[in-house]
Amino acid sequence: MKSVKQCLADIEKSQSIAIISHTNPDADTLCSAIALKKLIRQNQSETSTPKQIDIFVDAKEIGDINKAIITNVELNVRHCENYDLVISVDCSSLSRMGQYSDLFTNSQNTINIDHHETNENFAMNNIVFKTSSTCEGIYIVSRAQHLNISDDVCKLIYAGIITDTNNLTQGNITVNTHKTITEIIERKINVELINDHFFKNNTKNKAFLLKQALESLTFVGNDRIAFMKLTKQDLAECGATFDDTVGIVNHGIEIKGVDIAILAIKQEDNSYYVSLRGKNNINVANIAKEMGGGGHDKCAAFQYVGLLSEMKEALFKACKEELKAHPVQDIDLFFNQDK
Ligand SMILES: [Mn+2]
Repeated sequence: MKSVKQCLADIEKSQSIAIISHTNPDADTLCSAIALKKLIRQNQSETSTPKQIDIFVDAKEIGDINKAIITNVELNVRHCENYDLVISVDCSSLSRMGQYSDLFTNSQNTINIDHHETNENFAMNNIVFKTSSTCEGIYIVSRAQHLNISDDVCKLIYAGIITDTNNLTQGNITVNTHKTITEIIERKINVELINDHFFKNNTKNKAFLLKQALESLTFVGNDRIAFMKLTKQDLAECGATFDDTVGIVNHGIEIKGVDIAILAIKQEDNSYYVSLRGKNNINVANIAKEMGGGGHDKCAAFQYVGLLSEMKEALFKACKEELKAHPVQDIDLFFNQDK
């Protein structure tokens, strides 16, 4: 296994590079891919021949909010039969690349750049950060290696961080996350514009979809579990896309006393895409893993093929075990009893 520095040397000597995002792409995977491409380009010596860098994203549809990230970016055009190097970004496993996993496995040199604790280290070289987002990891490595980081790259990094952390309210947020944000703000980049784009830009369709999801809201496990569901039909009726489902599950975890929030989305092929959120000491990655998925402590997901009733039975059983391990506790948030 090569070090980060050796991986950077591999990038430097590769003439053709493919970068692959995960399916159902979120902002972090798209921003990571584009930021990485820009970083490689902007740090190439002017005298060398420009590298061929292609980005691949297996996505049926990308909603308007994330579409803004890829405006004027060429995607899924294969300029090379074989690439010297193939890099995955924000993918915890090989299958996350969807139809492009073959491109990855057939390559002679591969790097996996990610931040999921459940990462399966599936590449020849694996760079798995303990960061809020893949974008943050890319920024920290670039800083440590004294790379030239442009304002354009910073905007993408910023977008990846705020979206993967739901505006710095969840996920693996550390001092480094805040340092990164501070350094980006110090450049006088208009981050308010980026914030408003991602968090105050919901379509009417998405609002109607939220209404549908809330309509389905039920509570189980002594009201510590909030469950919501949506179907492809709901999406169609609201004129919403899959991207519009992002964030809906947070409405469950925002409820007092709820420690696990679930949103199950029924796909056309009768499979379910299930998002999980946790709070307090609950680890929803454990639950997702048990159901064949993965993710982070407070934010995880899995796919399920089968009946909703059977899925719910298995899922609630796993949730209840996790809840049992973490009983409700009274928290003296501001330590007032000491005074
Ligand atoms: Mn991510």
